Amino acid sequence: MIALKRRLAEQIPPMRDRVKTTIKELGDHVISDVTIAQAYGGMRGVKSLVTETSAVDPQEGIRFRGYSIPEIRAKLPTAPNGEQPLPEGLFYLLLTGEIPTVEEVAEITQAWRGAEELPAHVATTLDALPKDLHPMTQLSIGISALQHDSIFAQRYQAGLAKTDLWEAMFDDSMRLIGRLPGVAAYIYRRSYRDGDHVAPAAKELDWAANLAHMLGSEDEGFRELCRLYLTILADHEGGNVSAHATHLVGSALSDPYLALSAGINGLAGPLHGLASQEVTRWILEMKEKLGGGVPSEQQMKDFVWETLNSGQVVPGYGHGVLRATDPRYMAQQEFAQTHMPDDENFKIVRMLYDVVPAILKEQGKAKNPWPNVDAHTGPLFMHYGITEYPYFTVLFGVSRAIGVLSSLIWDRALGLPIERPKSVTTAWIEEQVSQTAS
Ligand code: CMX
Repeated sequence: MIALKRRLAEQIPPMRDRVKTTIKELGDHVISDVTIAQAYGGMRGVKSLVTETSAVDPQEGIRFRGYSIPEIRAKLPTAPNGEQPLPEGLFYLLLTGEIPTVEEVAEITQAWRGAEELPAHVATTLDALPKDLHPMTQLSIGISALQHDSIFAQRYQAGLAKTDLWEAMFDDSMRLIGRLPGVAAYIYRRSYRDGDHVAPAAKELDWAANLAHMLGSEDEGFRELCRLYLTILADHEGGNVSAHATHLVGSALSDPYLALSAGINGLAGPLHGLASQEVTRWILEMKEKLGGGVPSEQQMKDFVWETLNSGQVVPGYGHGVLRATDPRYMAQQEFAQTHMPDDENFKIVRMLYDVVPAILKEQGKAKNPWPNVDAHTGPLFMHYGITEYPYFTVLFGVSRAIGVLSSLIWDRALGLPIERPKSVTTAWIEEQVSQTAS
């Protein structure tokens, strides 16, 4: 058993007791009221989920088990000659709340890389799809096809006790995360490189760098970008669409393949993860319209207003929780500043940062005029030759799997029940209000 699983097995019993005591002693304590506006308005701000792995502060942004992005960049193990954190280390941190050692991270790399071979039927399934089927749809289908080998589903059928479900969830999640780079690279190479697939690298290479390799790049800068990107996008507390969808589907004791593909389908929406595609499409449209190159500030302002006046959103700006610049955006900006300061698309993204917030404030609708995580992805990937922007959200999905599967393991460890909130009708609401008024 690897150190991570052993550590989890130690942590689960006291955490179960802690949650049981919390429910028993504090169960009637009110932590959130729900207004009619919130019931219609996407439940924004309603505290009705418990997620241990991370938390988002509106001003400060994400903390993974209490650690900010600068802190995880300083503390998590890196590749031998690298500076960026390894996603394997974040997985350990999300699951246990502890910073792993280099050896503990190496064990996870070994386990993930050991599971990477793509089952033949998954390749056949993907090959049957149109090459221009959106890469996120292909990813969702690829993950669903992997479900054939679900340990959780098999052991549940065989009569696994509720208290042991987390173990099967852990084993499945390790294998699923191990296989994701293979699925993601397969989709990229079949859709954009005529099916000229790249075999996995030697097993010493870490999980993110091997994904970079299978995409077709041997650039050390791209490896570092993959390590950073796949780490910082992994988790963003429990209420975002991909995390919430995975948690919800998992609550029916669906296995992690079924739960994650639901989350991936949510990530594929333009108001969530697809925004990284939309930002790039929008920037390229702006460049084409304005004759190429870096536009002037006035041209950019006019283009932003045009977007807003035609009833569209400015992609990459705004957020459901954040009310300041996303630290995940800042981490990507810092990377770009170091690795590609003269890149034209980076300069445009940098200029947008100076232009868009003032316009969104003037328009007065968006509660958060600042950039989110997706505003910066495009220039980074394009710089390293991944120019096919509909693909970007697949890489977001590979990262997000780490966070949502960590939470799913804890959901089963704590025995959380099937999720089933109560819905009401407009007539019911009107009746309640008229009764209160009379
Ligand atoms: N451009 C234009 N209008 C925006 C806007 C933006 N970037 N962000 C918010 N608004 C508008 C909303 O559409 C809404 O308008 P209506 O009242 O006409 O419906 C109004 O401002 C209030 O919205 P809000 O409360 O500020 O934002 P929400 O919590 O409802 O939505 C989000 C959050 C992210 C969907 C929204 O800001 C948006 O659409 N942004 C652009 C898409 C994007 O970048 N999504 C990626 C988010 C990060 C991620 O999940 O990956």
